[in-house]
Amino acid sequence: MTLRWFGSKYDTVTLKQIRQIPGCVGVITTLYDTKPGEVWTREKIRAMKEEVEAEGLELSGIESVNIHDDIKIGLSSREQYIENYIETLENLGKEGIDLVCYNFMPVFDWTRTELAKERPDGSTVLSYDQEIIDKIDPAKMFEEMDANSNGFVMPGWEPERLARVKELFEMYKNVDEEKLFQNLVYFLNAIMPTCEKYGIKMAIHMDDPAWSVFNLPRIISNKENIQRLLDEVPSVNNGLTLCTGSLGSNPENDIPDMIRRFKGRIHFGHMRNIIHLAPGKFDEAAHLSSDGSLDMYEIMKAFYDIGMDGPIRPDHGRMIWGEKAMPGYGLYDRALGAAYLNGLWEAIEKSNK
Ligand code: DNO
Repeated sequence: MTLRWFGSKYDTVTLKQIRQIPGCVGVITTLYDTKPGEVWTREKIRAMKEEVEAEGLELSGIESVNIHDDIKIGLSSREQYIENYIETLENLGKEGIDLVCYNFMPVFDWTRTELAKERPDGSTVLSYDQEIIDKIDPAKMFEEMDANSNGFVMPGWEPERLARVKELFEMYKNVDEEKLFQNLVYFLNAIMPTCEKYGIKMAIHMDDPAWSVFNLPRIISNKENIQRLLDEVPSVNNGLTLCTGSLGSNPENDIPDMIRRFKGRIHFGHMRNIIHLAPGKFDEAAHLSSDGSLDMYEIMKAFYDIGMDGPIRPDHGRMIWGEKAMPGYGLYDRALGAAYLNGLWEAIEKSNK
């Protein structure tokens, strides 16, 4: 069990607090002052690792080493950015880090239409409504995310992206799903020898939500397209961040079934529950199964059955008890989520003995 941590400069949650969550042994973090395409130095990686270890936690993985848009678009300049990525991987490998989460979503990372929707119990959650997206200009979307994020810069919604949103849409205009898929395969084939040499597991994050947003191509969203990626680059180092909230946005995704099918290739788990309200419309929920539409017991059981040994983390939590933090990433509800997920795991483990 791990928790995502945004570093001492940006996070309201401290390593000391994280360490007090029962069963939480590590954090998932990244170098926040780097930009996609930049080489991470060993010194910076080591400093990050030492900071975490000094508090009695382990650095369980990186989320994310972001991919430069030129790689996703397939421009000739991608060669340089791939070289830089490889150098970063080498430096991570030399510092003993073996898990890298990333995504291959164009322009936007995850998308929501509301960051603090109030639920009947007074807690607030992130929510998504396709009808709103269909009426909104993508640049406006960026401004709204920014204005409602309690002053936090959220991952994937950095202001420098806002400044380029129109330009980015223009750049992606000839990139359809097939092209994006081929660009991903090209990138993975280029980095796999390095990943194999250092034992680094690449774990692609699911598209969130699990369908096309603003007509941008999305390729990691269901059983078929994920299987295709795993088959196309069969190295075990080409694996997944199985994100239940992202896949679960589409009720047709049978998550326990997908977990079983992708056995051996899931390197990292993001555990989150959501409530389906209508097609294309959902709210996030507490982790407890009965609070949402996903069966977290069945999901944890599937992880247990496949012998999942990579880190998992509670994903987005509700904002509760007056906490002021980055939407989705407060301490309280994620800690409740971790305790609950650990409880499920213990029960499943003992009933299987
Ligand atoms: C959202 C996160 C994503 C995730 C990236 C991985 O809360 O799960 O931003 O970190 O897609 O690169």
